[in-house]
Amino acid sequence: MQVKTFRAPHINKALEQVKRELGPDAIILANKQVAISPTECHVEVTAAIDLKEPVSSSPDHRVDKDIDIQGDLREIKSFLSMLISSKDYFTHLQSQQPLAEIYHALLTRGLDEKQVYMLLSRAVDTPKLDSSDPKQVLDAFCHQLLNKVKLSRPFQQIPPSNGFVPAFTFVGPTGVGKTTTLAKVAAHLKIKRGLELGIISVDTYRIGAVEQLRTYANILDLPFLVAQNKTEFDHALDQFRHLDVVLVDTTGKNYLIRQHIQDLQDLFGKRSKIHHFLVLSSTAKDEDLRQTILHFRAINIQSLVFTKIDETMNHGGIINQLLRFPYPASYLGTGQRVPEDLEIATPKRLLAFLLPTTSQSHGKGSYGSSSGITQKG
Ligand SMILES: Nc1nc2c(ncn2[C@@H]2O[C@H](COP(=O)(O)OP(=O)(O)O)[C@@H](O)[C@H]2O)c(=O)[nH]1
Ligand SMILES: [Mg+2]
Repeated sequence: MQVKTFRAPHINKALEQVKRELGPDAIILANKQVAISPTECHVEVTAAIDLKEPVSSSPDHRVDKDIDIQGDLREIKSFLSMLISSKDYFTHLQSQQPLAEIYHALLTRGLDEKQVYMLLSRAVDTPKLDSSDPKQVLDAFCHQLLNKVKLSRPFQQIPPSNGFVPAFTFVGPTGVGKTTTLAKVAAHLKIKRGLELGIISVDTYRIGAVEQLRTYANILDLPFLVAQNKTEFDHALDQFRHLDVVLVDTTGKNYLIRQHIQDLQDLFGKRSKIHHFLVLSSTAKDEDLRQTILHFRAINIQSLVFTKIDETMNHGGIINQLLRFPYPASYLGTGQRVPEDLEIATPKRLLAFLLPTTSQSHGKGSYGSSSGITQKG
């Protein structure tokens, strides 16, 4: 174990030094104020890093679990040490107006305490910021937030097919709105973009699932195929190779069971032309969303879709996932109507979830047009 002491005028600066010299896994052992002159104090932080090599992992399914646990532990460790080391600063933050008000408002919107703390503390570090001015603090907070979250518009530039049609799958837990979102997107691509597209359903598990999608395909006059296994899926893709895009509906399962993720991997293989939309319901609990995304990492998801925005007042869980994970958000489902209730995820819309000025945080955004889809995507 290597132990080192750092001094800086401010706790954040001291923590930066710790991170720079000892790395993100360093643990804070102690922290105190030291007087460097009769009028000035510095912060002294003692930190340690365990230099042991990580234990090599075994080749079975426990590997993933170990990685998850190690990741969780690292996160808890770093947050704990940050909290301990910056206790004074934290108390200060909570007792200072308007910071305290903003801090608590963000927590009540469901934003994770750690994220709020990190973003707000970075926001107040903005040069020349007057932290007694709520507008300035909020602007700086929004700036920090938007710096971290990613958005993507996967249909903006569809890659040329070169014999392999680009396929976009909708994967995710049961009942989150995969089929409905696929139908909304299909309508948008066909009607607004004039693209030639086909639909494949690999959801042969649930009674009625194929018929639900076939009905949408018929209404939109789109070619529709059903695939029961990998061979049939490959064949279906081949039949659609002349099209611009193929949308693929999948079976909703409890994907906290690793075998179900493995089944998806087996079905889609390692095709580079497949874009996986992970569809999540914004009504799910923050921790369940986090666990679902963790489990889906194995299939190389490219972007997230959050549905049922209209069914909850608390949208912090959406933002939490975008801050935690590197995946961008693409779409928001704002109701049951096909195709109207779909919006493209935009910075304004995300901010409105946390800082609503009118009723726009709930259901349809005031930033959207009445047709729902606000921008090309
Ligand atoms: N309120 C609301 N309901 C939705 C939304 N998206 C889907 N649903 C509803 O959720 C239910 C399940 O949708 P479905 O597409 O079959 O889910 P899947 O099992 O993931 O394919 C249906 O009743 C949909 O109408 C949404 O954005 N908001
Ligand atoms: Mg479905």
